[in-house]
Amino acid sequence: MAWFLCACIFPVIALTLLLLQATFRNCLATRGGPPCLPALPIIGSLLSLRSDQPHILFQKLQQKYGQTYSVMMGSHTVILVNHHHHAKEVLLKKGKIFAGRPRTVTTDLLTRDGKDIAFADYSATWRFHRKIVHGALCMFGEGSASIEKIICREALSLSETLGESGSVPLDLSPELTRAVTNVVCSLCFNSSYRRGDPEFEAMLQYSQGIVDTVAKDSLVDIFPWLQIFPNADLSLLKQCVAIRDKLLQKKYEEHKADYSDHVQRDLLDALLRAKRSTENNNTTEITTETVGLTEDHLLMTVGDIFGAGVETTTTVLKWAVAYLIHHPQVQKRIQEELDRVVGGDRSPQLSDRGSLPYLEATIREVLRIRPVAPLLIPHVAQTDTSIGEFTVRKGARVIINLWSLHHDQKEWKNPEIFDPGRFLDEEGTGLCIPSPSYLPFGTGVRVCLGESLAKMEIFLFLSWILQRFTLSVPTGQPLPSLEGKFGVVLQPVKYKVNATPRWNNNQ
Ligand code: STR
Repeated sequence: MAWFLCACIFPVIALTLLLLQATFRNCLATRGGPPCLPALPIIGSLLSLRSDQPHILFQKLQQKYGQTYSVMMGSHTVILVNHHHHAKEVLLKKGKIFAGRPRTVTTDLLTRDGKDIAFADYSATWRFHRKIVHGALCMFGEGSASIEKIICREALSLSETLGESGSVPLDLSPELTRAVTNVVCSLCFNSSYRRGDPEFEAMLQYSQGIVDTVAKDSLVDIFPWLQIFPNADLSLLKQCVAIRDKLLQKKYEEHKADYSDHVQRDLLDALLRAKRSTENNNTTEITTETVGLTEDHLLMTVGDIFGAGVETTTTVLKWAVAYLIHHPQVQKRIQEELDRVVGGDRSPQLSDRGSLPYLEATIREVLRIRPVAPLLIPHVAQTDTSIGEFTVRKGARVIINLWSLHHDQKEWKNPEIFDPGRFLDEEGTGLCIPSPSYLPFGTGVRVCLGESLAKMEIFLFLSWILQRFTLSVPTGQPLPSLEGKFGVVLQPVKYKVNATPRWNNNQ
């Protein structure tokens, strides 16, 4: 009997101890690590973390645990950074050390196991890959007349649609998305969509499906074994990724069919050219495999740029319009500035940017108060290291809470108040960045690749719209909610707008 008991109980105790040790290992063994939220075996700190606004919860937890603290997500140690000093240490000073990315079930599905740029782990391949895309984007970037022409073409089409709406309340979202999509489409594929195009409608749907399901620390990302159970989010993601892949493959085949070394029409041509040139110089060390230019890499990269280009810029524009409706006095001041600098005889152009500081300040304030990615994308420590006085072990995940940085009471006066004026100097005529606690595009090794494209688009779309229309909330409708729906991007919820033409003869 005693033998039997020993044989049964001993393994159970041993297993429990092992589990306990595995769960607490990171928290306790990181002597000198940041303060840790209470954690249970297996699930870690999850019970204290369920929230549909995690960026706000993580901001509040600072009061109890300090600006940098850690939580256990299942068996993963996740360090939360809420202050700009530590954020810059992670992103800039130790940028390379913290340049890793976690692998998760959802991002692996989206990116064919990390063959993209945004979610791929740090490696020589990733570095090479990013460099090529950076170069290709620069070619179409600032200073290039062609991109300005493309954005203005879409701004005109957007203005025409708004003009046709008369005084009917309009959900701007599909039109803004089409305008932004067409810019990215021209850039990536040298093509664009007309209103009602079925391919565009399909794209709208799959993209929203991906935003709703990917990389939001869902349970299946924390406990990959949950994949064996039916999971609605995961099925939706698989469905959406399949539709996206078909679309990308089609574009890829078309480009391959009429590729020429002499003309470079778009980003996909640039990537194809890089792929061909590595294929031609194939040596034992440098192959398309090792430099990361396989067909999968190309497709996933274009998918990244396309998805990022559409979802982020559209979201910023929707937030901007929502805030302008809440603050008609800000809108009026932008319009006065536009009237003074541009007038009504021509449309705004990129070269006006320097002369429209109040519009520029408003864009900065929108990016501050509602950052597109309030938790950026998680980073991973590639070696044992530290953040400030805290020890950090290799493999720890680090989340930069940009929301905390942008709403830090010590850095921003009344951070919850929308006040573009905070980005103007004392005379109110020059721009400034009043606090170092401002990183709307991240910084360092993983800084946003599309920053300059996004800024050009936001500036041109907003200036074109506000030169021609006054935006207001339709009578009887509530003001747009400013709360936002958290996901891989923080999106405003749907709202309707009235676009009233400012003059009758400018269409
Ligand atoms: C949006 C939906 C889609 O179809 C493809 C992608 C892949 C790239 C993602 C993008 C997403 C959302 C915004 C991201 C972007 C990479 C960089 C960007 C996460 C999921 C940000 O960091 C805001």
